[in-house]
Amino acid sequence: MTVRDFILGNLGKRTLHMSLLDPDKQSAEEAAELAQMCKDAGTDAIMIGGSTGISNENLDETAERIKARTGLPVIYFPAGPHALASKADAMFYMSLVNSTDLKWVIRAQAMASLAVKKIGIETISMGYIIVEPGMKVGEVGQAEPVKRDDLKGAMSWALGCELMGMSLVYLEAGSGADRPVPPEMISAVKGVLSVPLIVGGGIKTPEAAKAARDAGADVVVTGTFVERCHDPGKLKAVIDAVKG
Ligand code: 1GP
Repeated sequence: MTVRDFILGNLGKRTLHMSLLDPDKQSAEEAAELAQMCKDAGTDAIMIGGSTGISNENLDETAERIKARTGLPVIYFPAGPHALASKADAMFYMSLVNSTDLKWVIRAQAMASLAVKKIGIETISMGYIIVEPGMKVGEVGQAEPVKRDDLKGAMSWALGCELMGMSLVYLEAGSGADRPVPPEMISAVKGVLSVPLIVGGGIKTPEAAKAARDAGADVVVTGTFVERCHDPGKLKAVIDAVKG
């Protein structure tokens, strides 16, 4: 089964939890240990990626170790065309649609396309929308973040992505955000979308995880929390809140 089919197969049935690990923040072996802890707590898939310090080598080693240790799907979440995770099961082929720089909208994707085809990795097209505060990815990606009360703006961006043929839409408040995407924005966007909606950035409590799920997120991503939480009970509480 492809990773895309796995995500689509759960659409409307249950909310998935994905754990995001940054290969630059720990060794591949430590990443595999963390991934196992996430698996034991019920996570559905591991995303790997980070804004700095990413290379083909650390991506591949991390993907291989995680797969060997956990058997979970590993999805590459790229920050640019400079590195490729050939050992991951799939990659999000994403466009940062509300960037002011064409590089992040389509140029990087064009630049990487022939290499991606050559390695033969499954690609899943995704519209990536930055919401305030946006954090580092908002800055580096030169985004004009959607304002937190601009529900119509978020709906327009998301539906535009779907109508352009993107398989998934991701609402991103930014890694380490002090406020996750507002639940009312998630519901508003979900109300106009037919493709799966992914939500991430700043989710670190069972309450925030439940709010995203109740609002209609199909996939909830947690990164900073899973990397910093060394308590399996707390990890399980957040993942349980996503999965219901
Ligand atoms: C970042 O949405 C993800 O791309 C996860 O964010 O690190 O805040 O969980 P956090």
